[in-house]
Amino acid sequence: MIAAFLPLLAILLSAADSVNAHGYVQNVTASGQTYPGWLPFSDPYLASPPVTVVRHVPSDGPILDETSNNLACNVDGTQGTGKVAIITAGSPITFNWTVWPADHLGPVSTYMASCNGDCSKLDLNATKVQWFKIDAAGYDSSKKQWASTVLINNGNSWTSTIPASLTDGQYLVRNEMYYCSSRRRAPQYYPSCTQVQVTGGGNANPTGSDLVSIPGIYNDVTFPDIWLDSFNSFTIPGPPLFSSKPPANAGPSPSASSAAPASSSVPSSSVISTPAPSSSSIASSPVTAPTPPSPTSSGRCRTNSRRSEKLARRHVGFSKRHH
Ligand SMILES: *[C@@H]1O[C@H](CO)[C@@H](O)[C@H](O)[C@H]1NC(C)=O
Ligand SMILES: *[C@@H]1O[C@H](CO)[C@@H](O)[C@H](O)[C@H]1NC(C)=O
Ligand SMILES: CC(=O)N[C@H]1CO[C@H](CO)[C@@H](O)[C@@H]1O
Ligand SMILES: [Cu+2]
Repeated sequence: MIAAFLPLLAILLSAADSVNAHGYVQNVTASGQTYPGWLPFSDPYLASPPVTVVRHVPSDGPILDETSNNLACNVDGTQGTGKVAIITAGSPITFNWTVWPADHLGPVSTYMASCNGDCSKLDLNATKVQWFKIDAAGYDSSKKQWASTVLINNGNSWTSTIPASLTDGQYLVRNEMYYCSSRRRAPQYYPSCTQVQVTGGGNANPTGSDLVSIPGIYNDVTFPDIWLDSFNSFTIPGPPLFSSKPPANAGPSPSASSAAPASSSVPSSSVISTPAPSSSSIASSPVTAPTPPSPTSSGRCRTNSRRSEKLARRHVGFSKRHH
């Protein structure tokens, strides 16, 4: 009898997490204009759904498979939408999330990829693009604070800056939250992609180790158990930050320690054009790469502590209370 109920319990528990209010991007502000995001719980049901600059998400649920094409721009976001936000190179872009649970501690990262033309026609299941990281924050050891907490403290919003000398054109800007769910023993990823048209930029194009494939960035990463008492630092996975500043000015950002991925093979099918010779003054911030954790498993959280199990139970309680 009890055994018969176990599968049901498992379904209820996973439902508690998937219907959980994790949040999605409801507004994007670029060059002083606020664009509505895609609202998965209402927009699809309108007689004429809005055309948004934000690529669609089906819900506020996570991507659980770090090898899926959906890791880039979420489920449905592999397909384009019919609009771009206009943004001046060197200016901020703000992603306004609906909500983020306080105990879902983790980094916040922003990547870009050239659409190599019209973003609305870029199908990420059909065309491989190369991504570069423009912003990332993880764990601030001195404040003992995660970037996800900073986002919550800023009205559930995160602001990144489009590199000032980036070549004009259409790009995807991917703002990503993720955290380690000890119960699932794997990170949960929440990517959101906004289509933009960059104007007033220069002639910088990311190259070489600036460029990565998504999926790919988390394939060989073992995440630490952030709930251990001994936890005190976090190396943000992925490539170094792309910076359009000359090397002399490009110091490592204290909030963004980035490490080269364990397997940094960049496929040759990059859609980003070869940079003009004049872009030789462009450099990414120096790679002060601590050795990434050994790839004992793939994109997994290390979750052996009793404390993480306790937190996992609390998470379910949290879901029931707040979601
Ligand atoms: C794109 O591929 C992913 C699997 O990687 C799949 O889940 C998704 O449904 C595909 N999207 C479309 C529109 O075919
Ligand atoms: C985010 O959106 C909410 C709801 O529209 C709004 O109240 C809040 O001011 C926005 N926050 C920022 C930083 O734009
Ligand atoms: C400032 C602004 O435009 N806020 C909007 C953010 O998104 C929500 C949900 O679509 C709107 O109701 C707000 O007006
Ligand atoms: Cu959750």
